[in-house]
Amino acid sequence: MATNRTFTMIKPDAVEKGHIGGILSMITEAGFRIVSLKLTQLTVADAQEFYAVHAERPFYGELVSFMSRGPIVAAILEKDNAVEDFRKLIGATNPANAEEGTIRKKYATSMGENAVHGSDSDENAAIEGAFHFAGREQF
Ligand code: RTP
Ligand code: MG
Repeated sequence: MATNRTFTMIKPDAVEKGHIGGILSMITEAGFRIVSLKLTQLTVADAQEFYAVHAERPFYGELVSFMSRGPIVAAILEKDNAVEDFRKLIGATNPANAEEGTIRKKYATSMGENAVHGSDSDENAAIEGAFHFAGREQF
């Protein structure tokens, strides 16, 4: 995957509240092109694998149960400097610290239920995109 791509999920909290359209609008208005897009649901095993890097953290069980409790939207996004610019667009992990104009400021409710995921490196963007999308689903 090119290094101008990142991977995102609209998390179950935001899907439950009907924020798919609002969040996708913020993403495209910020200049990201949608390369791949789907509504899907993670099994517990999927969520454990996706967040395996956090397996030793105290919030891991809660995170896995939250991320598998309902549908998510998965997407691959393209833009110059995609990973860093998308992390800026989503804002801080804790919405209390998220800046005005960020997705988490507008839609997140807590540190755990924070509306969106954004890859933290080009390498992880490629791994996470491939976790969700076959090559023929990437445009
Ligand atoms: P993400 O991976 O989802 O984009 O979030 P992030 O980089 O901003 O935060 P990260 O440290 O990777 O944590 C992953 C997700 O775990 C949940 N979390 N809960 N209760 C807690 O203290 C806590 N800390 C993290 C959040 O859903 C966070 O987005
Ligand atoms: Mg992270």
